[in-house]
Amino acid sequence: MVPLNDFASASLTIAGVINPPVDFLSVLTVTKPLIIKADEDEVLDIELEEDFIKANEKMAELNRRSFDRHRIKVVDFMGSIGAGKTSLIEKLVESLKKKYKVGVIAGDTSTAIDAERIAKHGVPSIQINTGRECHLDAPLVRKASKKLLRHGVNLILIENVGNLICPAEFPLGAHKRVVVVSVTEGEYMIKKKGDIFRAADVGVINKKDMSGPMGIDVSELVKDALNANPKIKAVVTSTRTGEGIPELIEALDL
Ligand SMILES: Nc1nc2c(ncn2[C@@H]2O[C@H](COP(=O)(O)OP(=O)(O)O)[C@@H](O)[C@H]2O)c(=O)[nH]1
Ligand SMILES: [Mg+2]
Repeated sequence: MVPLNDFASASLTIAGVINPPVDFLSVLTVTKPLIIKADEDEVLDIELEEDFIKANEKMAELNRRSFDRHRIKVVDFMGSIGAGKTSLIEKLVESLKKKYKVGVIAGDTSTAIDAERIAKHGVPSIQINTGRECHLDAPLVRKASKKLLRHGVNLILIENVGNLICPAEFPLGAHKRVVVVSVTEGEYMIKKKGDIFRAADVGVINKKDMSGPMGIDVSELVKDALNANPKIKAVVTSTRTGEGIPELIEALDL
């Protein structure tokens, strides 16, 4: 059997990332949680990652110029799987399809479920499957937008791949970025994932109809969103009741 002391030092060796060295045994006995932050040089692919991010940003700028040249408004919806991105886009399509020629780009790792849901509303929709990538990127969106252009669209709604981390770092060239959370994700989601709120222009708190059963005070979530990003426009919605959809349309300048 490995003695406890050896186990502790083995963990330190394997992790090899703790600077200054931490005495695991003493830290773990105190009541506060142990927090280990990886320094930048401990992240193996950091240089590669930076190149990707810069290349993406350049392509996002090109996308924006192309959208402006063609007078197309573009909105990027980010958020966890299940937050209600597709449901919100469906509501927006129904509300806006008389005013705009709408097209939708849906990002997902492997399925076409979302694009199929959108297609039922009679607007062109394109599914992008990213495989193992956890976000859409500007080149993929450029490719899909070119196809939508053939349908004469002047509003593109993009559903990013479902998660609250990676999409924040990869702008797509959209005029507005929206982050969607729902009350069923609990009260800590916004506090924990502030970065994506800082990357967004509009923060949607969805599933208001579930706030009672969940015991969630929606106004606290609104406060959290504004704390993360004082410039964000916070909108509370329910795609079940339709509450907040007109406010969302206004926040998006549509
Ligand atoms: N109760 C309630 N359910 C919702 C609401 N919006 C979406 N849902 C449901 O939540 C689930 C996930 O929604 P979906 O739009 O697919 O989320 P996405 O993964 O972010 O695209 C589906 O079962 C929706 O019907 C809402 O406002 N209230
Ligand atoms: Mg979806």
